[in-house]
Amino acid sequence: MGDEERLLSDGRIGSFQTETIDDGKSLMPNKDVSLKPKLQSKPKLDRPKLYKVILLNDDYTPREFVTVVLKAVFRMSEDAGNRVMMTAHKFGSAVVVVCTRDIAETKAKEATDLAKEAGFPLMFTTEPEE
Ligand code: TYC
Repeated sequence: MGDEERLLSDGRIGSFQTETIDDGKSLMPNKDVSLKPKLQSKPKLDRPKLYKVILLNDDYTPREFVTVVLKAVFRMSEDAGNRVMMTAHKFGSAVVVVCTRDIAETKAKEATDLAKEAGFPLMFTTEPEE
């Protein structure tokens, strides 16, 4: 903020204060505000790559146990868990969830480990989304 004297159109001297913030309403040009386009724009953050957690079918893990794991690790409802389990059972695999790589890998390991502790070969893998 600074003071400035200017000759007005009717011959009087006017005293002005220069503003640092241009509200767009002032008729006075604001020297502190650049009207030049920014040469360096804010770098936009790329959205993170997404990964699928895949449930694999096997011949040994009981259906009910698969649903229990889906509910416990992926916070699925009984209904959603059963549907995903039956998809893997019928087609060989099913997408459980799509999320960031870190979360996908952590969840897949957690679910696979839970099954292993219970003595079942149930497997969850991850793969990048196209
Ligand atoms: N196929 C298993 C059975 O018949 C059940 C099962 C379903 C196992 C889905 C794994 O991802 C799976 N007992």
